[in-house]
Amino acid sequence: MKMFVLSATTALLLGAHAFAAPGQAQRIEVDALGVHVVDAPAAPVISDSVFPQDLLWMYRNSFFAIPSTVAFSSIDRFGWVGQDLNGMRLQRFALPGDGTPTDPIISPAGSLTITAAAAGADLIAYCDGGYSSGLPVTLKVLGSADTEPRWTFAFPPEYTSVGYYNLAVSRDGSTIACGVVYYNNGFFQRLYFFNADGTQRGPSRDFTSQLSGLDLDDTGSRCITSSNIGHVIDTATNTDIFTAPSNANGHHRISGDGRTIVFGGFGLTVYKDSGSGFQFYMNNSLANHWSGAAMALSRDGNTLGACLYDYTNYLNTRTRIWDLPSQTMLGEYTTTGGGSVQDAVREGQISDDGSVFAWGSWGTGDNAHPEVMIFNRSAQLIGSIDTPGSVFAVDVSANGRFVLAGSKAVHANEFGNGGDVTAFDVGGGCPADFNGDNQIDFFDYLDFAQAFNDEDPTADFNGDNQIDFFDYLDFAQAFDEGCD
Ligand SMILES: [Ca+2]
Ligand SMILES: [Ca+2]
Ligand SMILES: [Ca+2]
Repeated sequence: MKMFVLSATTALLLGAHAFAAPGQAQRIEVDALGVHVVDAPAAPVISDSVFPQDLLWMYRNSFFAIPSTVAFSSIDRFGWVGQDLNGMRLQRFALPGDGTPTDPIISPAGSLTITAAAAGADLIAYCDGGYSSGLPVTLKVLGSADTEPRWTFAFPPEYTSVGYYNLAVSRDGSTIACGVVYYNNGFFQRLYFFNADGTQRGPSRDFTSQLSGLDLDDTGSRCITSSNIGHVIDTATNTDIFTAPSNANGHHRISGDGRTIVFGGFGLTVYKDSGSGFQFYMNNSLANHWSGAAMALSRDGNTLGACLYDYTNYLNTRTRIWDLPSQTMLGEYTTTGGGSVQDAVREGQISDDGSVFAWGSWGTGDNAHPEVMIFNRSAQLIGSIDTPGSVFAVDVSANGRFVLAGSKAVHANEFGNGGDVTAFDVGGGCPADFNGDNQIDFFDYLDFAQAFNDEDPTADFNGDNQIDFFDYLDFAQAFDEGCD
C-alpha cells in the first residue's frame, strides 16, 4: 500500500495554495519528478445529457499530453493510460475511484508512451523511447503492484515509433505483440511476440508496409493484422495461418478462441475456422462508408459491433451490431452532424459477452452527438460521454461494467494540447466476481482476502488508491448482493 506522507515541503505548498489569485486555481501534483504546484486548467466542461448519473469522473492533465491509448486490466480493476505527445507518462486509475491517478511512470523526454493490458489478468505492457528521444523504442512490462518494469526489451535503434494499435496483450497475460516502425521510402515494420517472462517467442518478422493494428486471441496463440493483405499469424513461429485479400488496412479482430476473425476496412469480412482452416462466413459494407476504425468482436465470437462513418463528409455515422451465429443485424443507430471539422471515428471495443459496445470519435463542430457512444446488443444507446474535445482511444472492461476514454482537450482539427481521461459506469458486471470466472463463490472471497492481506493493488475495491477496511466492507456487501 502506498502511503502519502505529507512532507514539510508539501505542507508549505499546500499553504501557498491559499494565496493563488482569484480565478486562477492551483493544485499540488506529486509525481516521480517531485512535488509541483500547477496552475489547474479551467475545469473541463463535462456533460452527459443522456446518462449524467453514470459518468464516474473526468481527469484533465496539466502537462499538455494527449491520452492516446487506454486499456483495462484485471477484468475491471484498473484503467491504464498512455499520455503521449508531451508530458509523456503511463498512468494508472483504479476503478470505480474518483479519477485520481496513482504515481505515474514518467517516460524520457521526447519519447512516445503507448500502453496495452491483459483484459483478464494483471499484466500491462507499454512502450517508451523513440520519437525524438534519441533512445530506442523499449517495451516494458509490469503488474499492477510493480513500481518498475519486470523486464524491458529495446528494439533496434532504427525503429523509432509504434502505432497506437500495434501493441497488444492477450487476455490471459501470456503474450505481448508489438509492431515497431521506421520510415524509409515508406513504412518498414517489424513484428515481435514475447512471452510474459520477457523471452521472445519465435523470430521477428518484417513487413514492407504499415501494420494496421494487432489483436490476439485469449491465449495469444493467434494474432490478426494486415499489411497490404490480411494475416492471421501463428505467434509460435510468426508465420501465416491464413491470409485474405486487402481490406484497406482497417482494424481487425479475433475471438477469444481464435476461430472467428473480422477484417475491417471499406467493409467488414468475417471468416470462421471450424477446425479445417478459415472459410468465408459473412460480409457487410455500405457505399461511401469506412468500417475499419471502430469495430469489435466479442470474446465468444457471437457479437460484432461496428461504427461505419461516411468518408465523403466525415459527418455521418452508423452503428451496426450483428448476431453472428444467425448472421442477423440486431440494430442500427445513426448520427448526423454539421460544422467544418471531421468526425473521424477512432476506436471501438466490446465486452466479453457482446452486451456493451462503445466507440469514440473526434466529434462534430456542432457537437451533434457525444464523442463516446455506448450501446447494448440491440444497438440502443445506453450511455455516452460528451467530451470537450476529440476522442483518441476507448476501452470497455471485459465484464462490460466500465468504459474508459482518452481525448484531446480540443478538437483534433484544432491546434491545442492537453487532454482528458473519462470513466463511465455502465452498471452491471459483477464486482464480487473477484477472479473473473463468471461465478461468485468462496474462491472469490479467498482471493480477495489474500489480495487484501498482501496489500495487492487489486484489493482497492472502491478505487480510492488506498487499501483499507472500507474495501473489505464494500467487497463483503457486493458479495452479499451477488449478481444478476
Ligand atoms: Ca463534445
Ligand atoms: Ca469468481
Ligand atoms: Ca480503497
